[in-house]
Amino acid sequence: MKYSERAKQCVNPTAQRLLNLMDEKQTNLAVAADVTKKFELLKIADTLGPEICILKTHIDIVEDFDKELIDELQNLSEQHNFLFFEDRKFADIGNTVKHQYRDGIYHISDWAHIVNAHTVPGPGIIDGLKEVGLPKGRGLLLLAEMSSAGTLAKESYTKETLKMAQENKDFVIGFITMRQLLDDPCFINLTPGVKLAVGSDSLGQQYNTPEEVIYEQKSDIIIVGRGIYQSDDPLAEAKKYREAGWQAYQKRITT
Ligand code: 6AU
Repeated sequence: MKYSERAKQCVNPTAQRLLNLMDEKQTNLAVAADVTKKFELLKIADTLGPEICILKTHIDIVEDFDKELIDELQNLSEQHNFLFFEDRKFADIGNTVKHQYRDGIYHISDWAHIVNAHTVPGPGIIDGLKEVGLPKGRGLLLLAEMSSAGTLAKESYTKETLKMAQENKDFVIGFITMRQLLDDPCFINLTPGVKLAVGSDSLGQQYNTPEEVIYEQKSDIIIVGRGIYQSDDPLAEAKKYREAGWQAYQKRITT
């Protein structure tokens, strides 16, 4: 099914918007902007904005963070039409994550269309985040699997995570996962650990190719960080990943 056909079946407005945006803009590329300076983050958002469906941030690694950064990023998101995914990986009890999502320095729920959470605390984490995010039309991704070697997110942990998602379809819009885990068009699968060549880094990260992730494993969105922003020409590299991800999607929906 095409992304935009799937959008019609979703109740969550962020899921609908993301799936429609991907088909309109013809991109299933999310860029992981793991940089520590405002100017670097803004440069990535401005240069790569036209190529991506999602800008994934780790806002707490930005050393010179201030409110203006968010204002400028929001302008770029409107100009280039992409969504924000703050990769906060919430992992605490419902009451604590509610504050981490809404309050503090970052006020994540005010600007991040999408956030993610571990399910290790149990479903209370979803309830807490939902209290803040649902009234704002936000979406949550659950970490069902991870890309790192030796991850404990597998087998019964993954199965329980899927169950929690199915019980919260108004707010949970999908998964961080290495593959499609459920045959449900409303769940969007995002896969990190993607490079144009298979491999690994020195700290346990493992890489698969866009073709493997989108075509073979039936995931929906490739998340690419260092493969793009550490290259000599990030824009040219982003175009390559975009093309590879889109071709794999075209192949999947036509075969
Ligand atoms: O392409 P990389 O290896 O430079 O960056 C991958 C990005 C990083 C990680 O924090 C994130 O993807 N990530 C996640 C996410 C998105 O939740 C989960 C995971 O299992 N592996 C992973 O790398 O920003």
